[in-house]
Amino acid sequence: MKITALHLHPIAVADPPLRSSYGLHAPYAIRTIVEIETDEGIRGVSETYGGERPLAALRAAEPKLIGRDVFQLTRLWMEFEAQAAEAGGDRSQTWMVPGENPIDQHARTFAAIEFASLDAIGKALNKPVCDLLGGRARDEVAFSAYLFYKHAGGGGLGGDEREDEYGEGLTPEAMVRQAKDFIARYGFREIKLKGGVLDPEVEIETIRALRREFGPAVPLRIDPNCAWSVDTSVKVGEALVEELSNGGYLEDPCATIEGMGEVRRRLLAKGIDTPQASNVAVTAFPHIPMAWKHDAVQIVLSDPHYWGGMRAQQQLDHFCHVFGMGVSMHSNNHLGVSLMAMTHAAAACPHLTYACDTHYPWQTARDEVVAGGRIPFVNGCVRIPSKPGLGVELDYDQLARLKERYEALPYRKRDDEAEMRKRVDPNWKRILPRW
Ligand code: GKR
Ligand code: MG
Repeated sequence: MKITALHLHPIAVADPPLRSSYGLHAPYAIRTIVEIETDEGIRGVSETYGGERPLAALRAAEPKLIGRDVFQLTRLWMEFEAQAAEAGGDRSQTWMVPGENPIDQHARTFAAIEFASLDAIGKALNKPVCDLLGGRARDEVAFSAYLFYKHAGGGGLGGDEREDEYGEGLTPEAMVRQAKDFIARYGFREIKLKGGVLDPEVEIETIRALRREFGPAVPLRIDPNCAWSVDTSVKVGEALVEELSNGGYLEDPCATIEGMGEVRRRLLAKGIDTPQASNVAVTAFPHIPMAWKHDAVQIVLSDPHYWGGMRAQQQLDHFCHVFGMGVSMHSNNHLGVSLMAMTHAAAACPHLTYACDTHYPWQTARDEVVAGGRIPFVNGCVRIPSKPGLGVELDYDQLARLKERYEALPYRKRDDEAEMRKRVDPNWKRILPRW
């Protein structure tokens, strides 16, 4: 089955004013929907990062793809890898924004093509993608309630504004309300709090309030995206020993593998064994031996979008198991196509046993590109549908609307820092560590 065309659809999706140590989410998040057309009339679809850079990289890959058999992914990967090696760069260096490291652009571009190829193969063979990956370890994948401190507003601009489903969330009480809403709507059984936004004392109090509300049966995680110094990370680790136990973790408390290693050593010396997770210090295979050597990371947050696809994700799952590390999954703003790619990848990874992250609840039906509407969560899980490929088809009218919105946007890159200056504090800068 040969690829005859590549279609790239840049889109903009309404997004509420969510906060993180990067700054503030803009009223629209940007994504790219990728379609490959084949000589058998079957189309494969995928979703990836948005904006100019990812689009340019995909466009540049087009000549490699036309005429290629969708089954021959290994050779395609070798070509991407060879090209990246020729371009040079040190892949052992970490980057502060996950999914944006220029050195890993080839892994992200390849992943988008791999998802679409697997979707096309699944449609041709009438098999779900996870069953092409050797079969599933589970029929449904659990996701966590991904809480964000946020300003009032539901995303979108002008007449295109979305309803603010969760309201402002800038206090521990408001975050408990947000968590209750998430759980009532989606049935999530684990909670992740995006931190690095308010004073660590307020974030500690937020986690404690969540624990008081939901009890030890609901694991809690906090991820300040490196906003804390080593000292502050140790203090928070000490303050939250009890709350982060039972399946919880401390995620990227401070920057770098060495920094996280230091936090781990100091916590262990105090008898605190809270695991640390990362999707910032560890974003590529060469980081794992280093993270292991420093005992910096006990759980790697995988993401098939930037680790090089679903097969790479499976390798990562195995690799982490060999190194005695756990695996969970990171997310960024995404729609239903990505959610299904994440679900199939997670289903085919035996060691991925924590509930995965997802930003999906922050988007609405008005922004979904999947025909038939939003992907449902049942008891916090997404089920592998008994449909071929990823199990989704595109709604082309929706796609056209979202493309139009993208065209009208003044930006082509996510810039949370600029957004923060524009809407909250004209002097705001991303300072690491902030506390
Ligand atoms: O959406 O602001 C955000 C998150 O901070 C996201 O960009 C991160 O990549 O969710 C991610 C994380 O776990 O670090
Ligand atoms: Mg993270």
